[in-house]
Amino acid sequence: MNYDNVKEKIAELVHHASKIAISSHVRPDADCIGSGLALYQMLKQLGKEVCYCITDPAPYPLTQLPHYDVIQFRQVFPEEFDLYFLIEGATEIRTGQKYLEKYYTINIDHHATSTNDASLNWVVPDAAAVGELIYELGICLGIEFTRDIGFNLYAAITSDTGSFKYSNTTDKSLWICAELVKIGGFPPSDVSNLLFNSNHYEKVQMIQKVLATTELHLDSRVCIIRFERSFLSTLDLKDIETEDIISIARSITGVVVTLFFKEIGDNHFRVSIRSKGAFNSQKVAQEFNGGGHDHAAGFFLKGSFSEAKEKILEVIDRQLS
Ligand SMILES: [Mn+2]
Repeated sequence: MNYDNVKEKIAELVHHASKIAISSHVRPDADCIGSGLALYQMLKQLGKEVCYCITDPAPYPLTQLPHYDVIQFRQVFPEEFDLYFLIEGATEIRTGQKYLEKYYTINIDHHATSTNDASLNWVVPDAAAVGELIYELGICLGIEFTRDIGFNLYAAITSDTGSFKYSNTTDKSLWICAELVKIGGFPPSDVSNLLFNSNHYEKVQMIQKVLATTELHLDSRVCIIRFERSFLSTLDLKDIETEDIISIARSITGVVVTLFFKEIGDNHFRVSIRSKGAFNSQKVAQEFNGGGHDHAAGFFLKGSFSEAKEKILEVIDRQLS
């Protein structure tokens, strides 16, 4: 089945369904939440009974996206649904949702590492954001693109493309966003202000602490920054969006690979990896059972910070040389 056929098949299934569930991945980002909320609104517009259920609350400022309050934080099972959309995550580990196999599931994703575990899988690694795919599905469904649908999809795409600065940005990303602005009638700066100019003072203090940990390795081609749990005891922060801190580190001239270590437990880290040019982040992540895209990936690692760092630098050095 080619991509277009899958899209049409999904639209047909939607038209025949009456009760539809949506879920998206744990540790939510603007792409999955914006896409989930847009899909929710599209399905409501078609008169469907819809439930959007996730397991982790999104960090501020994603909680300010239009209609964020429709999201429920619970398991979908055992409630019955005709269709169940999984956005950027089709497994129990990715979604935190149990008994996915009891449903007719539709996986919509743009991660090349996405599993094809759902009943129907629409995975397009060339899409910069899953928001682009939800836009295409909306066209197929014949829905009206309201201001709020446009706002949420624009937020999804602008976030995953780093405000159209990352190498995944295509003419299609820009074209879709132009359409959303034209039809939705919102200024793009409203989305940027919400996503990128809404920092609390505590977050700026946190950025200061994280940047103070900056280290350069392997002839200054690798930059490492880290978030320690002890930072939280001095700052009044809950879970926060950290993508912008990584982008400061990755902006250093000559840096090809950026690693962000987030301490999540004793000797336990979540590592985010970002890269430029030919360096493939996903290949590094896969060595540690993680996944992602060519230039953005992530994985979990146990051990002390110095042990973990050494192991990863060894893998990176192999690819660099
Ligand atoms: Mn995404």
